[in-house]
Amino acid sequence: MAYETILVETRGKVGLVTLNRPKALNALNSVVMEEVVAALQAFEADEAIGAIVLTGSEKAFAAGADIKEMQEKSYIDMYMADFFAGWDAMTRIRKPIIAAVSGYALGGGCELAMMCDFIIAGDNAKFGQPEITLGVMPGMGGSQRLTRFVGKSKAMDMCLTGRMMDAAEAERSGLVSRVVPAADVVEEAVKAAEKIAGLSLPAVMMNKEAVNRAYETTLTEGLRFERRVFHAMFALDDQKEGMAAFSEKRPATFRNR
Ligand code: CO8
Repeated sequence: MAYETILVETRGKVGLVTLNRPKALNALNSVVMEEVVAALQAFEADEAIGAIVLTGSEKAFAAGADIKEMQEKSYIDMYMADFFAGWDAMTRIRKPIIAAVSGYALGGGCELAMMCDFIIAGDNAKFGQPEITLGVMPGMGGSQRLTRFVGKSKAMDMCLTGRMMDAAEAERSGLVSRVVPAADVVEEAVKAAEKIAGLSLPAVMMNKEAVNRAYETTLTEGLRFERRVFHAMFALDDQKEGMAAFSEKRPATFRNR
């Protein structure tokens, strides 16, 4: 499928989606949303793909939702279109998605990175929720997800002042999992995705589901869910193979079943 605002490629078992609106610093408009979701859904349906990386350019992962697209809209326009609700489809992707963030991840860009399963940042990354400076607020999860990632104090600071967080602060605060040299961010994310894609896909998906459950439920229910899924994994051929390979001191060959 030909896309206008993104580049899509595969690297072995890894699907790579690159935001590609360089003149607008990858600002997210409705076309970007439709295309990213379509590309992720295509990788989800592709049996050859085990993990996905979402990235931008070295200067900007994405500098936010497209201000020019939103500027003249009225309340009723936004409400009737349920503006940007289409991004919710991304959270229904069951294969892992790694955000490789270089440069600016602001507003919707920061929110998009947080919708991925984890973030690997270049040492030049800058995260922020500057919507307050435009007279609005985050609308793609920033007030909720950022608070869960970095806690109330830092989330309030970011949402109320609009200040940016650099890569070191983002790692210290738990927003990103690792910081790597900016020039290597895509390669490092693809390497992590390759590692994941070499494991048992059903086990990977169940791990993702269980960690995400921690955000949605109480500890008691989360622990119950985890134990039930853990027990269920003993129906997988891949569990037999993984444990046999360990005992026989050889690499496991997973068959995703
Ligand atoms: N929207 C549209 N265009 C943008 C955006 C954006 N968010 N960001 C940058 N651009 C454009 C600029 O207008 C400029 O275009 P042009 O050359 O035609 O003037 C081009 O990209 C390059 O940008 P700059 O010249 O500004 O580049 P600088 O290097 O000087 O500055 C910055 C880089 C600091 C990133 C600066 O561009 C900036 O501040 N951008 C806006 C950041 C921002 O406020 N983001 C939040 C947007 S609002 C949002 O994300 C809400 C999300 C929730 C929506 C959900 C609704 C339900």
